[in-house]
Amino acid sequence: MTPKIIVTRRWPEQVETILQQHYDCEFNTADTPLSSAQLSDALTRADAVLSTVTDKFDADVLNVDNHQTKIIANFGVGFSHIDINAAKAKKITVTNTPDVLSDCTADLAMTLLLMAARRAGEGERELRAGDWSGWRPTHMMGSKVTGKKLGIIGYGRIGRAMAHKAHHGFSMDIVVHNRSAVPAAALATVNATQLPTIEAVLAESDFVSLHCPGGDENKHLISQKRLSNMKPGSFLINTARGEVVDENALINALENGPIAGAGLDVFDNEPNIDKRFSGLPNAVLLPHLGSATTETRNDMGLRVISNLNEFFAGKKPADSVT
Ligand code: 8YV
Repeated sequence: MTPKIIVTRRWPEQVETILQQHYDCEFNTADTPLSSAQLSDALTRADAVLSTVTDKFDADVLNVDNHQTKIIANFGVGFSHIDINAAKAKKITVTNTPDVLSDCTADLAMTLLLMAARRAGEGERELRAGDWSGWRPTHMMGSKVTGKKLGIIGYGRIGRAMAHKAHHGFSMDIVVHNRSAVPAAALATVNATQLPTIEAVLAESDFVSLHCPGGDENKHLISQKRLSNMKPGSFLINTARGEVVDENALINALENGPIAGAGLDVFDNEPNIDKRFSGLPNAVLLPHLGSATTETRNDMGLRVISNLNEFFAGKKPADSVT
């Protein structure tokens, strides 16, 4: 029997076409996020549910009676929206899509870093509003990027891609914090130093970019106290997950220092972001675009299909996180 799959959001056309060739597919043609009740219902009707970050598979959703689903194949590398222990208890395999989005997510982190440092959002808003009075030596001066120090919190695939771009493209000095020891070779390629504490990274970095997982374990990792100990005039870049940063404390730091600005692609409670962000000129705000390129979104879809194919062939999928 052809496995039945429910795809919770629209995917790139090319990938939906391939899915349809191999599986009995139910697509969410409206492309609106499914409610908790709809997610639970999907678990009772499909062999596989293909999720995204907008699907909150918490314990209540997963604890549905008579579930049919054997695999939640997530379109995305982060999976803090899925309660992995509750999935395991139901013997549901969970997979993600690492590797294929590392470069594009790091490219976007670099975009935010450059935009925040060079006040690109402010400049564009001024020009579009017709408020540009012309060139002058003191107009909208930002911070130099080339040669500055970049601190990376979480030195996994995306953190390493970011370090590569920053070091080899912008001659930045790299310091990192990671929970486990980083192999010397992975540091040597960008001449990076692993520091023992997050505090040490924050204290000496001109830019700090977050590349750790979200979820309860890293909730408010960047706390009020840590923000207040960042280097004066520095910048915080977040392409990881909103919950990693205490947003109240960040808004306070953007208003009163010590940081000079922030570049944010992820937020608590997306898409209903804290309205105060919009009033802050020194915050660059993007709508969770980290992996949003045609090439990468296609590759993410193909990676999900490869995980599904392995699973339904009776193998453990390469990207199983359970
Ligand atoms: C995805 C992301 O687009 O992969 C991730 O973890 O944050 C994004 O790049 C999103 O999660 C889709 O589910």
